Amino acid sequence: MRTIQGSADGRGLKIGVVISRFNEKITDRLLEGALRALDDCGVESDDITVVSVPGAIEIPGVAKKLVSQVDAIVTLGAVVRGETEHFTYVCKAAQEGMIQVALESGVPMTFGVLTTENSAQALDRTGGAHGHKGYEVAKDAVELANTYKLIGSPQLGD
Ligand code: INI
Repeated sequence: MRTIQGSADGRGLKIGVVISRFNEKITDRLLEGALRALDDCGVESDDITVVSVPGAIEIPGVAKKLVSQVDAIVTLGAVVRGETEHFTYVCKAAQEGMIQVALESGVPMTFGVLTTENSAQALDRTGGAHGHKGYEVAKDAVELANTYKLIGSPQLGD
């Protein structure tokens, strides 16, 4: 049996962060947490590319342009049901688009797009009662970048 789990060591990794500005009060918090996690993992500031987009729907397209330059991508956004009649459409477009880019490119991507009923729930998940999604998904991206490298390494007989 072999067990593979990437480490949380971000040294030498290049990480892309795609952040949408819609509901900026929340997405600013997501970005702060994500950058803190990358710093905690030892990712060099020069190895981080942050791309800002208007809303969650734009995330997959930009992620697709970025994949060739990074080892993993962190996506951050906030879709709040109370603020849009097309909540389901925005969530679906962002999620399906992202998964498509991740699978087609073979570059790991983590999903930090909050989908909540209201702003209070989103704030709870960005440093409130329910942890910090931005921090978590950035740390996950580092682990996944290392996991993909391990699976592809000759020592493991890929
Ligand atoms: N984009 C979001 O990221 N969150 C939302 O809650 C949201 N709402 O409420 O509509 C939203 N809409 C904008 C959308 O993502 C695109 O930016 C826009 O349609 C332009 O393409």
